[in-house]
Amino acid sequence: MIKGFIFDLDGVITDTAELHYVAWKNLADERGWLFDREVNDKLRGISRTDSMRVILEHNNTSLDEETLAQFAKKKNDIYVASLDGMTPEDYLPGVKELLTNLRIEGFSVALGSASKNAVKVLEQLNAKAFFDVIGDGNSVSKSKPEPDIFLYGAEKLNLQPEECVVFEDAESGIDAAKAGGFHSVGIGPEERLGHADLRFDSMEEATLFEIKSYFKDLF
Ligand code: B16
Ligand code: MG
Repeated sequence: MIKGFIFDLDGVITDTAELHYVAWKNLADERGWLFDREVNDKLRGISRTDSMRVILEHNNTSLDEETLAQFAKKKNDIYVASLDGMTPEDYLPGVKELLTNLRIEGFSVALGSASKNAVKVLEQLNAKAFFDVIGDGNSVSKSKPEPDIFLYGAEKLNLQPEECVVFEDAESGIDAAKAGGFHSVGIGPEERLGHADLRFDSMEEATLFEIKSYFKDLF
């Protein structure tokens, strides 16, 4: 039976991709690295350090670990400052309604994000009360496509993976959910999320009614 839901943050609850883009672009321009929205899209769901490596690879460049960490920090300082402008108006359409309905119906809810800034984002949205457990980039060491962040959430909710539905917008996030034995819902295009159990173009379509209709034998 499905008793819990685990949500990715960026691209599912709110769209921080643009803020990540602006912060990386700022750093890239300063360093003279090539960086565009296509490269930014490859950073979806992957950790800050791994994102830095993707950008360096795109520029056929490498850095020692210490310099890489310095640049990643610089990007993060820009990104975190930009989060101050985020408000409770910045949920993706449909998300607040879904989270509210899950609360009304008494489901357990966890966050399962790769971001080390997840708490700050939830605070800006005033969303912390929707979650029983917050799993973020500080909770586990192995990032998606490893299932660790979702296993962390399920364990803290006292649920088995097969009792939880994971919501994800990243290919690596659906890989992680499947590797952990979770039910999965992909938010985004078929080309990226065709391997999810159920997929919607946007969170607006992902109502509790639709989810219950699809997983009907499990409710
Ligand atoms: P931070 P998610 C991910 O969040 C983002 O999609 C990804 O672009 C970002 O690099 C990663 O968090 C790390 O974020 O630099 O704030 O620690 O989609 O897993 O919620
Ligand atoms: Mg995401």
